[in-house]
Amino acid sequence: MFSKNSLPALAALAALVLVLNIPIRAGAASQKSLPAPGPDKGGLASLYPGDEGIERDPRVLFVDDFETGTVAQIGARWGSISKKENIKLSDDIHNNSPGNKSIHISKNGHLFTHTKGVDTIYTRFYVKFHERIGYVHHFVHLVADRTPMPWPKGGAGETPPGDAKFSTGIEPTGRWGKFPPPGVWNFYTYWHEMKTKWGSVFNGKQTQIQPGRWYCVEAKFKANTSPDKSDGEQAFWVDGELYGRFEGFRWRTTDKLKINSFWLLFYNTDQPARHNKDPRPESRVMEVWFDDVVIATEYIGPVRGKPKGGKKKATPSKSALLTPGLLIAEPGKAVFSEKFEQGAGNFKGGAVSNGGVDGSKAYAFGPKGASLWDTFSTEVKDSTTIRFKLKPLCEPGEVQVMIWSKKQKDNCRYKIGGLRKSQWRNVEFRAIEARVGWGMKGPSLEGDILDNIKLIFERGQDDRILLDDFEILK
Ligand SMILES: [Ca+2]
Repeated sequence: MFSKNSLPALAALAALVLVLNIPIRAGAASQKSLPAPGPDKGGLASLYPGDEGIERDPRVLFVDDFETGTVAQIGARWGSISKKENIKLSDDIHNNSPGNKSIHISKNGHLFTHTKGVDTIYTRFYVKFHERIGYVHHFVHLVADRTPMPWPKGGAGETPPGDAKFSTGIEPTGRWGKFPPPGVWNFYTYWHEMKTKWGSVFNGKQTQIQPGRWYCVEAKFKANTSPDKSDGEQAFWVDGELYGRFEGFRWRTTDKLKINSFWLLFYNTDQPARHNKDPRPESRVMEVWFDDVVIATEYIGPVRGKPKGGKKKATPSKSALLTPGLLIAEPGKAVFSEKFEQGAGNFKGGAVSNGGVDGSKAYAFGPKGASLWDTFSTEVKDSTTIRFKLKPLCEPGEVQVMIWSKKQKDNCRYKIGGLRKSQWRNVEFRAIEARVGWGMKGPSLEGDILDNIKLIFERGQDDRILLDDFEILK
């Protein structure tokens, strides 16, 4: 690139840069070398007055200030939006807002997104509850999910396996009627070592949340550094003040499980009004505003200062799942596929039938199941995917996929619920999601060989389900 003779000239240039303190390259790359200011120094936000340019900091994973796009466009870049009809842009903004708009959710709704998977995550958001807010059922969550999907998964009342999932919600709670709505902040956390199947609650400083007032809420979620260490942590701040720090957790049993999902959730049922003995539940207005969401690997802090031009518009982020392969390995090549056009192939237990997808042939099987043995063999990796279509010809219950594990000397299972009579359903899951035990709480198929599969269901012996477009991908 440079001849020997140009070296002295370069040295002179370097000296000039040093003397004049000329930034060699302003922006993202140069920030990397700066230590992140901690909570006592104002966090990452102190480096970006009015949050201007914060989205370009390499430690920042996701930003949305709701200044750009329609609600539909916001939903598209987050990856998942629910109850779109309840979500609107609003001109109600917090005092320090560097923009002009916030997002408003009434009744129920969510925005759900994914970041690159990390071991420590911080989130900051601004939030305001309606002056007549009631008690809220569930609120904003951070999630570590080994097999992320574009939409949030259920899991209420289920202890997640330590290599599959852990999550925490920063939520308002009335603490059984002790505080008026919406209550005080707490963490509501799910992980493999939680004491009850309904999760664990962590109370911090119990200061009443004032309805009708904007707050800056921040949460930290740090995974344990190795599977055998109990050094995981979580903490939350309100308006920059530490309200609670909780340490000593073994959130996960494998480093492969990363924190990678953010759920801006406003979920309401009549249950919290009952639990908190709300005397006037009918008078409540379930509405909330959010703004200035930042997710990072370092402490963020409340918005500091003003943008140069008075107001700013961030370049909003998009879900990491919208970049194929970034968050979870894409399915590999097909090692087996069957469309039943030439017969049953190696499938046993059912019979080829009309009524397949788009007028093709399908495979009809009864409660005793359809199975495949000695037809394919592939090592189970994160990318290994099982994909097929099902159409029940009866009122279906749950369909169970069973895969015999030589390693575990037991069946690994994957359950398919929510099927509807006479409707095709696309089923797709990762082989590592199949687990030993009826409750799928045992070891997964990870590191095993996938060389068999069986689908069964519990119904009358004459009931049938159609199977089509079956594929196993590496
Ligand atoms: Ca805004």
